[in-house]
Amino acid sequence: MTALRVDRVELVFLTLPLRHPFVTSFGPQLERDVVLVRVRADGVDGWGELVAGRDPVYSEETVAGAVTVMRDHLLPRILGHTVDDPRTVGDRWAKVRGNPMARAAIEMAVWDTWSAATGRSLAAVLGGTRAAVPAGVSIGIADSTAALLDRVASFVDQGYARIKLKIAPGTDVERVAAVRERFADVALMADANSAYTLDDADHLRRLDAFDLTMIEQPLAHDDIIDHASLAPRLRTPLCLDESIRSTADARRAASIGACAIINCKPGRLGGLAESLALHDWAVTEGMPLWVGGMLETGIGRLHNIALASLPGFTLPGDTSASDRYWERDIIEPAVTLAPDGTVEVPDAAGVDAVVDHDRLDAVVVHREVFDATDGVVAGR
Ligand code: OSB
Ligand code: MG
Repeated sequence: MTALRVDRVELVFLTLPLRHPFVTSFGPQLERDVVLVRVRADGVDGWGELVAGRDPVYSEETVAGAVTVMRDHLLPRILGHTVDDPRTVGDRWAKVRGNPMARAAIEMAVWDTWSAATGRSLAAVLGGTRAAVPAGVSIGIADSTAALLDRVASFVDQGYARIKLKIAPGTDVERVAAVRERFADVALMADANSAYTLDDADHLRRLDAFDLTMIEQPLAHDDIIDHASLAPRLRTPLCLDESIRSTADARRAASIGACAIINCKPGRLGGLAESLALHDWAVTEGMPLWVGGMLETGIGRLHNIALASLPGFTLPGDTSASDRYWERDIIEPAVTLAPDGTVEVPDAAGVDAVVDHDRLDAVVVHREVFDATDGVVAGR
């Protein structure tokens, strides 16, 4: 039995430009403010990634707010303490409400430390069973239907196992229809990021004509009741993303028929332990599940891919290749898509083995170090 003492935590701040603007019903995103969490425990480094946005639009968390929560409320509860099971790290902040992305960033770094210290891949530590996982791709709202078709074509040519289109009122039906007409057989879905209300039910029913595998989060981010009202009015299954922040949320949503599929994001759930709990619940309930994404760098992406290797993730995730997001990722080798539409689950023990430190140094804007021995915060 391994036990690890958390000696030091470093927050690493960087801004990375996206290769292509990512437009959703929230608006356009051109770059990501990334905060990496590097936990050193008994001389081993583990990495996590904060997935909060600069703006509080996907959820109420922001990069700046999450950093404050980590610095003032989470790190003091773990620095200098011993971890004897990564599944229970989150118990240290059981009294901290909300802020799942802040919690997850640290918790996931601890899991990675555990992987490195035990010499097993993160996938193996989590109970993953697959060596490769099918990958989908999430495509932002394009300037025109022609531009969207070009973009979809390039991802279909690369072999992605599923195409997800971001949709919003105004262009939704026309765009989805055009993609379906051109790509008759591709596994296709739509993600609305809460752009609709129940009043749009008849409009959303028009999407039933395009054989979508699901519509993700059409209604309010904090709702399950209206989703339950909408579900029987559509033939297309509903998937929940924003609304599901815990396994208990999933149980409640399922019990009223608010969703038929769930998108699992460790950041939204507060970490990998809750993701595993959701996974195990979904297997028991027969609820289809997949791993979502938050435009992570390779560091967060490798966590997501490791998670996706568990058997209960029955649908392709938003676990796309590095080059779909970044000109150059901060891991080497980058995540690549195999011609069969899968990404490989790494067997390296710990993400640190693949962090591209030269690349990271070139893009880092700021670091803060928290030391367990003197509790001093050293920023530079
Ligand atoms: O709703 O799934 C979403 C990205 C940022 C915030 C929310 C979402 C997304 C994506 C992209 O759809 C997923 C990815 O490729 O990382
Ligand atoms: Mg979504």
